[in-house]
Amino acid sequence: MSPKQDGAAAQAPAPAGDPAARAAWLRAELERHNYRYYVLDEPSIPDADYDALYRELQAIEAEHPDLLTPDSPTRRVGGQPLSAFATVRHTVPMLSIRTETDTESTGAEAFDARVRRELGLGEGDAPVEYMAELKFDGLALSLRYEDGLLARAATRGDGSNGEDVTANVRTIKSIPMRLKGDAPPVLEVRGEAYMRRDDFDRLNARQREAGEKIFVNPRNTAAGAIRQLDPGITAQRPLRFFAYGLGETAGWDIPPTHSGMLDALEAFGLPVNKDRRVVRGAAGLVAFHREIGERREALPFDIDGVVYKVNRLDLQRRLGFVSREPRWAVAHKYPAQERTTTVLGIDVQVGRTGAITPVARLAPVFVGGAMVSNVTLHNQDEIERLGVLIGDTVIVRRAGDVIPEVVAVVAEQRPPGLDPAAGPLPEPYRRFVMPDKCPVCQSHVVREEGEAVARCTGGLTCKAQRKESTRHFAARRAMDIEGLGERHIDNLIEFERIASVADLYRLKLEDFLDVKRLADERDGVVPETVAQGKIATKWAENILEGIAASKERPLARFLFALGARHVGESTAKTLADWLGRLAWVRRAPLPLLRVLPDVGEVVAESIYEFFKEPRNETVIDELLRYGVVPVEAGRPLPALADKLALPVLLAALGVPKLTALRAEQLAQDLDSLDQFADASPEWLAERKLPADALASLQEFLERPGTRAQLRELSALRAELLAELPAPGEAAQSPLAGKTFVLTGSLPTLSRDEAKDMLEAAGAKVSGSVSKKTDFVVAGAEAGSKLEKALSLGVTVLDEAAMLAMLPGAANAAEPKGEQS
Ligand code: D41
Repeated sequence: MSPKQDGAAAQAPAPAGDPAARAAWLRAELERHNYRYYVLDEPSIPDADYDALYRELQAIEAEHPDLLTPDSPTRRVGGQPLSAFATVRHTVPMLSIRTETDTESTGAEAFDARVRRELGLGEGDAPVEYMAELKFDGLALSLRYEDGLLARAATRGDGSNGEDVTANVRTIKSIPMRLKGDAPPVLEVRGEAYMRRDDFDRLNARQREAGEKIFVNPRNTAAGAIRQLDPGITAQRPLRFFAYGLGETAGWDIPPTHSGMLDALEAFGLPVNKDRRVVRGAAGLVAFHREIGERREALPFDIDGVVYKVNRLDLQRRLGFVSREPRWAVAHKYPAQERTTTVLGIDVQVGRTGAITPVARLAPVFVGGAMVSNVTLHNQDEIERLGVLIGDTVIVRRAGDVIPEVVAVVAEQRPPGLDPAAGPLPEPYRRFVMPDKCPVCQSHVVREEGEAVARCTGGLTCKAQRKESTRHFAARRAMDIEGLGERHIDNLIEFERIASVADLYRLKLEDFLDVKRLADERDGVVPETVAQGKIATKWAENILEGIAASKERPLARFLFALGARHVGESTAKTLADWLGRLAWVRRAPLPLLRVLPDVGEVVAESIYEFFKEPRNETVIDELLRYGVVPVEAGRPLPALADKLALPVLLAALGVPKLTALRAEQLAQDLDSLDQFADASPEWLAERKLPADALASLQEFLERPGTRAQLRELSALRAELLAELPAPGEAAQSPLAGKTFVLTGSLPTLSRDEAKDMLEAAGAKVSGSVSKKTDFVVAGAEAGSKLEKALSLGVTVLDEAAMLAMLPGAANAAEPKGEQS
């Protein structure tokens, strides 16, 4: 038996006198222990002994560099940090897998029915044989072995092109550097890099001890570790791997079934998960789904669901695939995970706009792949709807990346006779009472008529509101100030270095250094550098650079960053696009705001009030004075002409009884708004309008300030009309005004990138699918939105089709001479 044939059996130790033989023996021995530990999960040697062997091999290789081999275990660590990953083309594309969103057994039955139908099987035909596996929750990788040696490892990327992460993948001990047995000349293995929960917890314990950042969940940590440019960092993350598929192969007779193929990979020394089973028909799938569902919590790692694959390769070939998803495989998920825990307390948080949000402090529970110890209860109404008391046992749910929520109170856990609504409560139960003073600034808390939220009235005098509004201002999708994290913002406000966001642009290096020193003193921390009598400044210089770099952001982002209530990214974009200049947005009277698309009365009033508020005016003036220059189109959107039509504006004045039809009638006798502003009661009386409308108009015009406001509106209208691009002057993007919805993960673009590109082309990106949606761009694992789009007959695009629609997609440069 050759050492290659059986990695699990120890060989007799080589004599210490022969370095070559000794190194070879140490390599085999170390990899044998790796295999036992990481693949078989059967440790065979104490850590200290392993370390001793490892150091001995390192010493030999250092002394005899010629003895270093590409598959040496010492090659697993380190490697030079990269500046970027090289691109790897997958000669056999890495497909994606369709997700069954029906988490019940009917989901498995539907898959089996589809397979049978597509294979033309009737009721009398035998059940289809499937391979049922776990769906690991990590990052998909492709490992390429050439003549048995790990030659390259790549991420999935968009399925056709991935990133070369070989140096990182070498650090994963469960991945063999050399295959056992008779390895074919080329063997590409597809699988998932993941992190076990116990390894994740240990990693976080180490991080906590070292004062480093705490990771959120094993999945993101694993994915992040693979994407590290410095393999030295990847080496410190306890990653593992499971194989589940094949890529390119050469010189290998691929076994005729998926199960046979996985067995073969296992025999090559690759880690293949044991919880896989060949089952027959829908009943077999359902049983597997149920059984794994029951054991899910007990597994040492997170799973996303289970995967069913038609076992026979010839049947797989007959089924083929649609748009990169094999018809012979499906991922079957589990319902969102739920857990019970106790409510230790209910705190309140003060948000950017002063909203006071009750947040339940929970006894920490691990649910849906992450530790949850806080969960928002939104507002008083929600607390009442749930009927939750401090001290209650509650059910908490978290589905994947979704924000955790309290589903319900477990009333049976309360002592008998407890009345949550009235009377004294036994220990430790307490009712939540919304504070009448802001916990941060002591200002009054008010809850307005018809509003669900209570608000602190402190405005920018409230430190909590200032912190939140500054965080919002600096956020990635707003001014995107790199390096200015929450901690810095909080300290700058705590130590009074900034009163408003405008002050950010006046900060000096000393401000940051002072604040850092004060914060360290407050926290009782003595940084290493200070202990050595040095002062670190690089970090502060970086933040200052980030602040300086944020001075020129598109107007839409600037408007979003200002943080007016009800002005989200989409509304900010509407304002920027339709009006084209900050000055015009600031001056826009209510009627003009009301006519903009998707701006309703509440939003219009919020925008108007925001820009009228002297404190906000000061902040904006200061921002401009300190060098912030929003990048603006400088012109309104051509379509604004229709919105500025007299009848449209008259109808938007908010005059009771002045319906669109009556506004139309009135407009026929007017040349301008000024004429209307100057209208005498006599002139009005001559209009052919019903008495109630006339009376209402009279009353409106006689209200103090109305006529002046109308003249202002008229002046702005004239200015905007004069600046409108002449028809045909600027060729409109074909996407202007079209509504898109993005769903699933796109192969190359992030959601944000795709959104930015579409919006740059004038399209609107919405979060939900309706009849008004023009296009849905669907990526992998698209779920209910895709289904809705299909059921409504909305056009569905993939990423490539979307990119092709963008201006300049086909020919990179626009034809010249368009400007003339
Ligand atoms: O465990 C998984 N995450 C898993 C992913 C699995 N067990 N099997 C998979 N099978 C495939 C096909 C059917 C295409 C061979 C997959 C994936 N694909 C996959 N994961 C991410 C992209 C594709």
